[in-house]
Amino acid sequence: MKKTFYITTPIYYVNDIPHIGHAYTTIACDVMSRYKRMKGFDAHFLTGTDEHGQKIQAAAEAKGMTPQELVDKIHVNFKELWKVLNISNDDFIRTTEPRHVRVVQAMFKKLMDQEDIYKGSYEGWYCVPCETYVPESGMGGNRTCPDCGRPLTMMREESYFFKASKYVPQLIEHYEKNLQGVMPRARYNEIMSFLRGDVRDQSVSRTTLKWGIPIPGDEKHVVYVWFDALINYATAVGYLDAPEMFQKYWPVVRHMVGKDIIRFHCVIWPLMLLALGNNVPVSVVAHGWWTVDGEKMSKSKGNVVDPFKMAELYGADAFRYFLLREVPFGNDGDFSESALVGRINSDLANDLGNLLNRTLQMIVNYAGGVAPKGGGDDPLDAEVRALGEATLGLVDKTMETFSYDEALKHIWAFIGRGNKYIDETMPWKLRKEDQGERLNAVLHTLYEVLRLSALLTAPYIPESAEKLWKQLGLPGSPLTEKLDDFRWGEGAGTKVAKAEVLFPRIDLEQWRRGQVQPPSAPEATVEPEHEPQIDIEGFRSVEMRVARILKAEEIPKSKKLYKLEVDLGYEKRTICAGIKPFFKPEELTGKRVVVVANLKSAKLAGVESNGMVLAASTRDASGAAESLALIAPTSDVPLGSRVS
Ligand code: ME8
Repeated sequence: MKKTFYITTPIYYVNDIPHIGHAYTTIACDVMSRYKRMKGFDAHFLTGTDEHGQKIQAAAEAKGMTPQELVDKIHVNFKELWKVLNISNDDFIRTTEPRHVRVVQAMFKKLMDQEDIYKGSYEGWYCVPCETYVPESGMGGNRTCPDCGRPLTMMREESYFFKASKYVPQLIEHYEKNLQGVMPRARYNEIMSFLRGDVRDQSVSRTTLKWGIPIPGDEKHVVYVWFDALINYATAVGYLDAPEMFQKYWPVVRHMVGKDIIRFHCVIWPLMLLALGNNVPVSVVAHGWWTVDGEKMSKSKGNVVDPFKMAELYGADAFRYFLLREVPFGNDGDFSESALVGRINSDLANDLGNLLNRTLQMIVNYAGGVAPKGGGDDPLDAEVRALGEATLGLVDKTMETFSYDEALKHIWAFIGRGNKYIDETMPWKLRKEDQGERLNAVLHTLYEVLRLSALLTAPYIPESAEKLWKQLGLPGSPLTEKLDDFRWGEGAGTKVAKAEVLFPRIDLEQWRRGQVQPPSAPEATVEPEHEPQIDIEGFRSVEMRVARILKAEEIPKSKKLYKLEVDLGYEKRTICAGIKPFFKPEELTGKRVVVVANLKSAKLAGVESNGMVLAASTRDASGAAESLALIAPTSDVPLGSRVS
C-alpha cells in the first residue's frame, strides 16, 4: 500500500484579493506535495476559501453586494492565481458549499449531544476585523486589538461554548509525545506554554451576525467563523461522505499556516478533534511573515505585493524559487524585487541555465548530440556522482522538517559542483588533445548531473524542470518520475533536444529604468575552446600596433589571402591576411587596423608575410571562418600606437 500524505493551506478570506502571504503558503504546500508524490506517496493537497463571518459580511455591504455574490466573485481570483503559479492542489474547498455546511452542523450537533458544547452568555472586548474576543490581559494600549491594532468593541451575546478546557490535559500529553506536532520548535514551545496557562472554554456561535452556518435547532445563532473554517480540513477528505477516504488521509495531515493563526490550529482545532474522538494532526507547520522592502505590508502604504504581477514579470518559477530560497522557513522575510532579480540572474540563469547550456552544446559538438556512456575510473567523476547521490538523501532529510531553503542550498551546491567540474575537466581541451574516452566520461557525468538536477528542482520550479527534461531529450515529465528510482548512469544513450535558454538574464540597467520585461532569450553560445592561462608578461610579449592598410592585392594562387601593404607609421611592410572572402580590395584601402608587429615572418602562398592583421570570426565545423570583422581603433590614434 502506498504511503499517504495530506497537506493543507489555510483557507483564505475572500474579502480581498490574494497577496504574497497567500501565495507563499500555497507555494510551500505545492512544493511539498509535488515532492511527496515524487517520493511515491499518495499525496492529497487541499486549499480553499473561508467565506463566512463578519469580515465577509462587512466587505459585501461596503461593495453593495450580498455576501454570496461577493464570495462567488472573489474566490475566483484565488483559483486563477493558483493556475498562474502552477499549483497542483487536488481539491479546492469553499466553506459555503453544501458538503461543508453538512459537516459543520453534524459536528456541532455531536458535540452538543455529548454536552461538550453548552449554551451560556458571553461578554467581552471583541475585534470585528479579526473576529475574536480579546482578553483584558492581551489588549493593546487604548483597548486595541493586539494583532491588528484596531479599536475593540464591547459585545454581549448569548453564545454556545465549546468545553475546550476539558481536553487540554490530553492535548498536552499528545504534544509531549509528539514534538513535531507543532513546527518549528519555537512555535511548539509557544503553544505548550499557552496550553499550560489558562485555556478557557471557547465561544463558538454568534447572534450578532447573519452570514454564517445556522446552528441546527437554534437558528438565531450562526456558527463562529473559526469553528466553521477549521472543519474544512475534515470535510474535504470525506469526514461525513466518504469514510474510506477519511481513514486514508486522517490524521496524516500537515497544516501549513502563518504564525499568526497557530493558536486556532494548534490548540482549538486539536481540542475539537479530541472531543469528537478523532486523532490530532501529525503537524502544524508555521511560517513567518513577509515584509516588503523592510516595511510591513499594508494597503494604505500601497506596498502589497501582487503575486499575479510577479509571475507575469518574472515567471512563476522564479517567484516560487525566490520565496522558498530567500528565508529559512519559519522565519520572517523581506521581499524586494531587486533581491528577486538577483536570484534570477545568479542562481537560475548563471548556475542552472549555464550548466545546461554549456553541457548541451558540448554534447552536440563533441558527441553527436547523444549523451555518451561513462567509462574509466577517474576519482573526480566518482566524487560528482557521490555528491549527486548524497544530495538526494540530504534533500529528503531537509524536506522532512520543511526546511525548503536548506533543500535548495543542497541542490544548488550540486549544480555548482557541475559547473566547477566543467572548469576542472576542460572538455574542449580533451577534445583538442583527442582524449575521446575521457571526454565521453566527462560528458556522461555532466548529463547525469543535469538529469538529477531536473528531478530535484522539479517540485520547486516545475515548468522549467519540465523544459530542462525535454531539452535533455527525456520522455514524459520529471514530475511523474520517482526519486527513489533514480540510478546514476541511466541517461546514457539519450539523444538531446534543441538547447533553449531556461532563465533569461535580466538586464539590470533596463530593469532599473523600469523596463522590467525580461529580455528575449539570448542566443545559445557555443562553448569556446579555451587556451591555457597566460600571465601579463606573456600578453605583453605580443606587440600589437595600429596600422593603416595602404593597398590590398589578390594573390593568384590563393582563394583566401590578400597581400596587404600596411603603414605602421615608423615603417611600411607586407602582411598576408586570410580575409579575401569577406572584403573587396577597395573596401580595405585606407582602413586602420590592429596588427601583430612582432610575429616571425613566414611565406604564405609564396609571399613573405611580416605580421598579422587582427580579426574576430566565427568558424564552421571544418574550422573555416563563417563571418569575420576586422579589429579597428574607434578613433584615429596615430599609426604605430601600441595596443594593450
Ligand atoms: O487567516 N506574510 O485567512 P487570511 C506571510 N481565513 N503570510 C501572510 C502575510 C504576510 N505578510 N499576511 C497574511 C485567515 N499571511 C483565515 C484562515 S484557516 C482554517 C482560516 C498569511 O486570508 C496568514 O498568516 O487572512 C495566514 O496564514 C494566511 O495568510 C491566510 O490569511
